[in-house]
Amino acid sequence: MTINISALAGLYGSHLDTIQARHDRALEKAGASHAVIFSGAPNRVFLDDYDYPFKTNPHYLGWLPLTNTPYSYVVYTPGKKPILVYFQPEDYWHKPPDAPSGYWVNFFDIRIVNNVEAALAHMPESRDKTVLIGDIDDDAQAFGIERINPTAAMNVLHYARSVKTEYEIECMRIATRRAIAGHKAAEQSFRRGASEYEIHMDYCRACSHTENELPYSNIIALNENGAVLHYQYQERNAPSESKSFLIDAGARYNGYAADITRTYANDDEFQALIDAVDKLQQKICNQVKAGMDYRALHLLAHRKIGDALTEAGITTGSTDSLIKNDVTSAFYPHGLGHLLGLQVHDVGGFMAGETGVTIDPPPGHPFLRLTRVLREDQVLTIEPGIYFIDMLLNNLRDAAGGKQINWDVVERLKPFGGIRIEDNVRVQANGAENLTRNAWAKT
Ligand SMILES: [Mn+2]
Repeated sequence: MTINISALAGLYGSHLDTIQARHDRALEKAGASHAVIFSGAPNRVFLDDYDYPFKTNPHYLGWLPLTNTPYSYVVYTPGKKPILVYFQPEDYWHKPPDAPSGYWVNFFDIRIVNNVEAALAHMPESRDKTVLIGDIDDDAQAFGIERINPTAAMNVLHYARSVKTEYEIECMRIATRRAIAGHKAAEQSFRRGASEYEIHMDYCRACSHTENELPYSNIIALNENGAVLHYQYQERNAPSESKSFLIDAGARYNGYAADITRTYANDDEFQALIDAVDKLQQKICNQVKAGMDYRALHLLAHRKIGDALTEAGITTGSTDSLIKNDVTSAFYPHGLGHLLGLQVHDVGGFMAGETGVTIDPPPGHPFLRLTRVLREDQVLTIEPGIYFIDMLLNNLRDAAGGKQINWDVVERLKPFGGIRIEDNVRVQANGAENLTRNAWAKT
């Protein structure tokens, strides 16, 4: 996969301007003069001498495309060139980070330190006017700064972060292409009857990721495992018959995530249901535009799922009654989607503004993770689904909704597990850019 670095380099300066402006505002709201952003520290395994995989603070990744520089700090004072305290230890047990290089270096006053204590000399002098942003688990990482992740500043940053810069969207396009290469390899593995484990390995190889580099744990589910929403295992043996395949898997670039789900089948009836979900998913994607309330899109998804269930002969009765009797909630028991960016479930999905006021999900829809009115250049997922989950369907057996379910059809389709179709879309003034479908057509 070729990546146009000069295009990214051309977008980075204006991205950094946006990041700095957001921090200017956050500092103003917090009544502070300096921001220090900590990249993070690895966590050690209990009673042992090695670390869990290192995950970088997303706030640090917003400044820098550095996914593997623990113990480093951005030190920012409005109006001044930001300082990067770059931790490059002398270590013969591990390979230290390389010397700083890339399109970002000229934007920073880089100070290389070889030990953790040496960062002290580069911290702002007035600690009481400084806020520290990061996951601090040791006082030695804070250098006497007491205001750690103050709410007033964090709310400003988290509210703003849903809107992506051109640079960020380009990073997400690259992550998307990477993920799609994995998805296409995974489909081929499914078609040749591979096990979940083999499909997972083929996915990682095709997108050039180690497991730790994935933005979240792959969901690789054959047959009835597709009904487990966050299915977490990878069976080593292939089933005697691979009837269906649900894959929810992403990729990253410079820390930015893609989050894509597809479902495949070797059966005409189930394939028709997949096609129906695919069609309604695209219709919902086509409703996305600035000013749209995401809660309304989620409720629209319930209507369309209800229509599709009846169309497929799984349910009977009006769509209104299917919704009222919790039938659509039993077949589709999760939210329509979420914000996407440096985190797979990016922060700020419930925020009504930068003061921290939140918007609740609609009554009866507690799992919806995004309740905001959409704004231009937000990136979010649209991921409706239909599943055959015994636990939820059995709750309806003796209720009004149970009489609307054709249980023999449910029994027939249960071995196929479930369906989810997920794309990543960028909100525009009068529509949306579907990052996933655009790239899929070209990969
Ligand atoms: Mn998702």
